[in-house]
Amino acid sequence: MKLMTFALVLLAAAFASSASIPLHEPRGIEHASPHGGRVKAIPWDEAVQIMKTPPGGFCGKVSSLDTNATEAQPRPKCANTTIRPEWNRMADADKLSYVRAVKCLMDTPPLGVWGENATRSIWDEVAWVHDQLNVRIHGVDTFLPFHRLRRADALVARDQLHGPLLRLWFFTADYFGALPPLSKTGDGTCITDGAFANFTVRSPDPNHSSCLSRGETKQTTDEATTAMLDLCHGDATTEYTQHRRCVEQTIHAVMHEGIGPTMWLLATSPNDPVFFLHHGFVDWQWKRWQDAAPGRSMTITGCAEYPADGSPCIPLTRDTVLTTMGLIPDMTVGDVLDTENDVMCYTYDEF
Ligand SMILES: [Cu+2]
Repeated sequence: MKLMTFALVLLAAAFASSASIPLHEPRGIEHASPHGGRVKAIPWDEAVQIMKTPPGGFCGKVSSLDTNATEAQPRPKCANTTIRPEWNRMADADKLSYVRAVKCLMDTPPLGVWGENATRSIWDEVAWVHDQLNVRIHGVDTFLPFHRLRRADALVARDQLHGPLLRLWFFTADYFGALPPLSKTGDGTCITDGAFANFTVRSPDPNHSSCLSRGETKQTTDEATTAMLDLCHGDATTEYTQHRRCVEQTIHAVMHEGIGPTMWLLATSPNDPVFFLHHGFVDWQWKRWQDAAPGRSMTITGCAEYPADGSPCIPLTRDTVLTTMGLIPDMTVGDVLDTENDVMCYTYDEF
């Protein structure tokens, strides 16, 4: 049975690489509308197929761009690299100071990027900006560099504090509140405990605010395994796009999907504070992949955008601009590629 599945996967991979190039990311992250869409993870077999399919099979002209991508000079190394810790290993005092910093964002008047009086705090603006950029930062290769910007963390401490991460699916109820199971009717539960108890979600529409809601589908969160992690890590010949697609559409997606309502609404998911711990984990996977072979933290390949008229994708390069619509200054992909450069200045405690 296993052998047969393997043969089928091989067959599918061979077909995918010879088939005509699809114009959009095949599936996985749904984009029902620019702001809508519930996250849907892909099954294991599809992730295997991604890791076996050369990038040219789903994103045209990528391989010919590889050489362009290396032209820009790498940034100088950071003199004092800080370490992003795993949440569950942090001291209580450090956890408390992180949570206080997040709460501070929730209480800080908006910068105004969402227009006059539209919102109450910078926190709401962070979720709003993510919502506005939804189709430009998901289902494309910009996904990893954009989420490395650590928008909230950067705002918390003027780039001095690198937020923690949650490795794998170890959801943490301390400070972040409960993760109750999804109800029989498929609804989440308003979170009434922890540091963010009764937090009101205002993005994307402050006139229709809702509660911070969670409801776990254990079957889904259980799909995040070290085996999946290792599959997406690939080997020395893995292309960036394969790694990105695998991570985004499996481990990244199952956590969004499995944690419930606030998190499964992809576009506005930064409303749930646990989003940033989860994306620390996603970023850790990219950094682990980058460190596994020389040159990976200096080059980038793939697609930044798929034009609606069906013309070839707009390539992602070191010069591609990463905008947060004014939350923090725009950066380029080249600025964030190497986490240990003079702009980013961080690494992780363990790989
Ligand atoms: Cu996102």
